[in-house]
Amino acid sequence: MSMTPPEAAIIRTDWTREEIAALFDLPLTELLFRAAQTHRAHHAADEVQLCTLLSIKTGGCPEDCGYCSQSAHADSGVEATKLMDVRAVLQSAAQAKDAGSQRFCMGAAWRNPKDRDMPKIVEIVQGVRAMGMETCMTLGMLSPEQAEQLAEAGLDYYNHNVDTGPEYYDRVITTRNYQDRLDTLAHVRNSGINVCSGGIVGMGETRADRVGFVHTLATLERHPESVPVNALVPVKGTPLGDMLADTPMAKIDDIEFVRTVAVARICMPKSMVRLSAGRESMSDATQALCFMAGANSIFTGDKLLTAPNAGDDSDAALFARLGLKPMESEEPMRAEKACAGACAPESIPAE
Ligand code: SAM
Ligand code: DTB
Ligand code: SF4
Repeated sequence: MSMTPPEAAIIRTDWTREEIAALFDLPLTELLFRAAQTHRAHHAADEVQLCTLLSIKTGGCPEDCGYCSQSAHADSGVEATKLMDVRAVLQSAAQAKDAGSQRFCMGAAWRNPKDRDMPKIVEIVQGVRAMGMETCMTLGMLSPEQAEQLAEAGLDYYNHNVDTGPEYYDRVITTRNYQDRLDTLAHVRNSGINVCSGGIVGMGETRADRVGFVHTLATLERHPESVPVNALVPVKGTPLGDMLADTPMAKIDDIEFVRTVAVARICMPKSMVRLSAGRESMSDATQALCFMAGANSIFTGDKLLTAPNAGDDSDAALFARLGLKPMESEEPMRAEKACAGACAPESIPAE
């Protein structure tokens, strides 16, 4: 029988920074216990969603995101390519489906899509959907009209990360601001496409910045349906990759990463919390802690967009070792696309 306490089941969008900071400060045993309770109130705790990534347009991006191998400002050795042909994208999607992936996520190294790119993008969305996979795209900033176009094409999710807390943002990126990100998220939300938004841990930010990061997402009018939590993959030739190479002690502590996952789970109970980039360099034990902390989605395959990922074989071994299984059902929030009431802020009873 479920012994879930009522607060684990409640969805709130009125979190304060103080409350979030207090969660981070909990003894790890208590924090994991509370995150696990929240996880079980809304999800099957032994199921993990499998998503596959494909870079449909790589490199040469005009933005200066300090972590990114695809920025034209970086000297990472990543070659710029043109937007892939529709047929080649559909071939990759078919392979991902055969490998058991539920969702196909496509990324383009753009500041924003040009209107002339949209017909091809629409064709790709329609083609992947016709294969029976969920579609996700991450193409940079969108206008309200472009978001509508993608919604009409049937796009299921749009990924656009806030990346970090508002105070640290301009230390990481200078070619756009935090509000630009929030505006695109609003256009995506208004178009009816599900929102995927998260960030990166380990960019030299403080605990307070991580609190601010979770606070931004957890106080959106409606929580993102997916929340990717990436650990910085240090890439040589990028400002943040080089910073980590020079100051190895700046690398994020595994337990602090796990805490961030747990706090995201508690603050956004229904969202899919995705253990994203950086998994390749995590031990099985750290990943296990992340799953106990409520992570319930991963990227599969041996490549992310440009960075290596834990491959299918090591994931199969990890799942067998931990007794986890791929999620088969549709993720819980999709069925509630039109819900307003169930997502309205409520308050947690005092402890
Ligand atoms: N250009 C689009 C944009 O920025 O929205 C889409 C692609 S971008 C690569 C998607 C996300 O990947 C970024 O927002 C960032 O959070 C994450 N990312 C990129 N490089 C990373 C790295 N080296 N380590 C961890 N996460 C990374
Ligand atoms: C997200 O938050 N993580 C994924 C997805 N959204 C597009 C991308 C991670 C990229 C890691 C670095 C690379 O592959 O270049
Ligand atoms: Fe461009 Fe996206 Fe990389 Fe930033 S994260 S440089 S916007 S591809």
